[in-house]
Amino acid sequence: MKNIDIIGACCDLGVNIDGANLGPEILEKNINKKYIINNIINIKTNKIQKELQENNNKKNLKEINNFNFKLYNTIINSLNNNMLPLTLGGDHSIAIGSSLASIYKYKNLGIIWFDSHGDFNTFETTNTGNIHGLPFAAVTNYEKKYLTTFHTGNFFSYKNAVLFGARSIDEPYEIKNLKDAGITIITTEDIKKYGIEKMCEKAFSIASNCTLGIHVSYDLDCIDPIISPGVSVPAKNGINLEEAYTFLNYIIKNKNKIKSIDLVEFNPLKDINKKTEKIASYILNTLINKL
Ligand SMILES: [Mn+2]
Repeated sequence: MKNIDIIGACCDLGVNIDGANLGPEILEKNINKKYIINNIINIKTNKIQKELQENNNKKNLKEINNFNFKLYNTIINSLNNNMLPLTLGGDHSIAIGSSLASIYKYKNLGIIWFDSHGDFNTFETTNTGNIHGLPFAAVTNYEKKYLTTFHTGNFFSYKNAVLFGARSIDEPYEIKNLKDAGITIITTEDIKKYGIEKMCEKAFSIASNCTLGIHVSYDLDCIDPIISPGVSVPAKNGINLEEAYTFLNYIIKNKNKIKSIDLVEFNPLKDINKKTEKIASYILNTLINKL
């Protein structure tokens, strides 16, 4: 068992829907008391009025950067203490700070972005200006300008980056960005067609090929919203629980390669009968217990 730091990234500024900032503290309360955690650190955004103006394509940019810089430093510190940081979101914009901290430390990592969306817009292509639609592009340095100015290390290379479980990628520009970069895309359809095991094998092998390890960014909206409704931007026809847990088992199977993990986008204000809370808590407890 590894020594784990739980980092609560209490931020929902990356999306116009409120509530993802409340996720981490709820999940932390559900951690099984028999598990020993090195540290639980919660990072919060400054109390600001959310920028929601339609024509603003960089909503809450300044605060998100402030937040990610704090998160980044906290996680680098955790990694320097030889801990495995498990970051709880928060909307997915927090993965800019978490994953870049990890590659700052380890220099050469692959990344698996488990998500129904692409998160691969740039400020030129975003329809909404919600920054949680850009982090995967930012951490691979496809969106170069504004989101990673605090980072002085390497970026994730396109050839070791996998988008897993996608089914809601913006046309025509976001898909063009992904193809232009050469990111490996494994769609929900691919998972149904070829089987989850085969697709997990593929994803972990691409992310670990000639790298020192893997960062996994697990967005709960990859799971079908009928099973798991508690997310800010649900996308229908998702993967089922068995598939979600098979992916989880692959994280555990590859535990020697796993350097850092995010579990993001749990939004308690959108949850129904604690369905997503239960799933997210199970995933969190399994990771703590088995990594
Ligand atoms: Mn996402």
